[in-house]
Amino acid sequence: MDSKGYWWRGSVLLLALLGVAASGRADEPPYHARLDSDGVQRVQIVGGSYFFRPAHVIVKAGVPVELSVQMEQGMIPHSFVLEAPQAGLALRTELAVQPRVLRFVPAVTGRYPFYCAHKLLFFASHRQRGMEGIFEVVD
Ligand SMILES: [Cu+2]
Repeated sequence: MDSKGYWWRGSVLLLALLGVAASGRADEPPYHARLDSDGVQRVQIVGGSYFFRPAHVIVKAGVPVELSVQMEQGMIPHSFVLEAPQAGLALRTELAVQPRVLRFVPAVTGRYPFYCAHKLLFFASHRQRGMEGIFEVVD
């Protein structure tokens, strides 16, 4: 293949990656948190190499959230970071096979990225490799 062909294919790949970064996983519908009878929205997110599932979560503003995060069995360490000071959100934890529960009340509507903060030496970060998603707060 000539160099022009490589350039074109690279551009298409880049656009595809940007599209995923902007919208969460395009191939999966967003997960709407269910409201339990005790008035808490419960969400479970599982991380692994290199994904979060679900990668797009929708919760209601002003209602308490219990967000359970955990990782699949494996040797590679992962984390969960959701930092949006403008929305009063500052969540950061290492992932373990045992679920960890993060409790908060999302107050400000918006779309906030979450991701894994790990990166090994000169390799691409886990976030670049697909460990990111969208936490969406709606009215
Ligand atoms: Cu990771």
